[in-house]
Amino acid sequence: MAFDYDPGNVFARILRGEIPAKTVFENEHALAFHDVRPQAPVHVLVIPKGPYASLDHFAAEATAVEQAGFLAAVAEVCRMEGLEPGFRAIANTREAGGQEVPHFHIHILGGRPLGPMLS
Ligand code: DGP
Repeated sequence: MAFDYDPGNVFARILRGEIPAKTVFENEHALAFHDVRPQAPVHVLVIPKGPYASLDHFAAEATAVEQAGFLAAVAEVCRMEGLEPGFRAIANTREAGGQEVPHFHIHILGGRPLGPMLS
């Protein structure tokens, strides 16, 4: 599959410093910030710094170092936000998957019992 990336998307603009975001954590390969429409007491988005539109784009084209840096950021956010009791990680993918912003991101949700995911 060929992947396209639109550099005008809102998370690309956050990475370029054109739009503010409440940063939680940053490393060389990833940025984590609070979701503007939180669905749980903790709702953080983790994005890679590279131009990847979706989870499968990131899996196919990001280097192993980028992937490791991204996952390290996810783990660090969970530690910093006190999510040892548990959390949910979601990567909505493309239109049918409910993806609104076409820059790969993982939602980290927690801070309350989330129960089973039904839909
Ligand atoms: P998704 O449907 O997985 O693409 O979710 C995109 C999320 O991004 C959604 O929960 C709202 C959030 N979001 C959209 N625009 C902004 C923004 O400008 N700043 C922040 N912090 N979050 C945003």
